[in-house]
Amino acid sequence: MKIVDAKVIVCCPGRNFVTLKLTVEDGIYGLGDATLNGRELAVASYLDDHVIPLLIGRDARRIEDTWHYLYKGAYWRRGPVTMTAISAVDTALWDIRAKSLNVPLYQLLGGASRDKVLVYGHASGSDMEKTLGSFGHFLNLGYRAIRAQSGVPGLKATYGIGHGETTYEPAVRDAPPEDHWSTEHYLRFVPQLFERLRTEFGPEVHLLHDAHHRLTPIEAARLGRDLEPFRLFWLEDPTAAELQPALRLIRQHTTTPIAIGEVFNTIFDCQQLIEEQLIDFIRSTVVHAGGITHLRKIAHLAEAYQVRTGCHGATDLSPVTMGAALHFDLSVHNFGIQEYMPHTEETDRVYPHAYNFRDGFMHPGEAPGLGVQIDEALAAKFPYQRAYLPINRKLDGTLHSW
Ligand code: GCO
Ligand code: MG
Repeated sequence: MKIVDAKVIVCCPGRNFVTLKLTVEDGIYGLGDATLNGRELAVASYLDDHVIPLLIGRDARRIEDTWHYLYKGAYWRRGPVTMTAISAVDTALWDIRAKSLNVPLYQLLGGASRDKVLVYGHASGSDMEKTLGSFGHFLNLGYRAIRAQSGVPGLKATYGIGHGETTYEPAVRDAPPEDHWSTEHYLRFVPQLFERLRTEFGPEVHLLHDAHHRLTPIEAARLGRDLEPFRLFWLEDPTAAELQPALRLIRQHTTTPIAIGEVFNTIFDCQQLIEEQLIDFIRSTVVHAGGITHLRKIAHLAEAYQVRTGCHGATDLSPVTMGAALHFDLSVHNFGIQEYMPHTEETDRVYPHAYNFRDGFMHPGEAPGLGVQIDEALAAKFPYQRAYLPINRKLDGTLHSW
């Protein structure tokens, strides 16, 4: 089953996506997402200039071997550009293999461990009242788990707030926009928000929140403690986790569950967090953490330590990642929750897919492979547009984590 063709498709149906399409001798093709938000063309070049020439003629069934061929063969290890490129190849190979056997991918991953996949939606608003309104809207849509992000009094703009009715899409054309930040304002406000959410919406709904890497460990410990009465499902990225031992400090102070890992790209980025049980959920997903092959290894390590999965699923990950993640979620034993932000209607038309949402749960569908296709003619009508994520400054102008 030789790979005979490989191409990188870059398109912008509302936001930029990079997709790898691999075709084998009998005409079966597989897709892999290669999107790295704000740095898309670096991965496109990595694939076009360095990886594709190595793939033509290889046996598409040798998925594990190809992973090591690209990882060890590069000599230069890890990093988001390399690992996103490897992820795309790996995902496309799993897609091909499952299609060639005429089964949905999850059947090759050990089969279904559950009937459906719990997902969380994204409520947000520029102030407390609007966030409560948005939260009620997501409950009406059937979500059982909802992340809440709100504008903070005294700050002009902050992470995670949608504009009007539109889905939250942070990438902005041309130059990065600037947000402003004050930890003091934020730490005063967030516990008030979650107190209101629990009071208004009761004890059942799962509440989630993303601090987006902005706190020092001791500030994060304080926030976790202040949020304890409201029983969060998780507090995400309370601090930047390049420094894994920092999580020890947070753990000593709070029982609020912690989720980390959307920016990680290998098992080595979370090894200490998992082995010391410093987190409760690992957020890494297919596109940035080495594809299905490597993400399963992370999940299996996590399983031994009772850490559950909670894959990243923002709209900057294409429907190809969403499909792949849902097969992974359905099959892996220690699944926790899946993030879900519906894509724009244009994106769904470019990437027709079998996955579906009902009553707060999703399913990858029963189509062979990932169950996600690409309409290349339509994709060509949405050319790439350079875009950047925002940057963030403290009120005195110091650059801070966004
Ligand atoms: C999340 C993430 C996203 C990221 C985005 C960056 O929890 O969904 O934090 O909102 O900021 O994916 O490209
Ligand atoms: Mg996040």
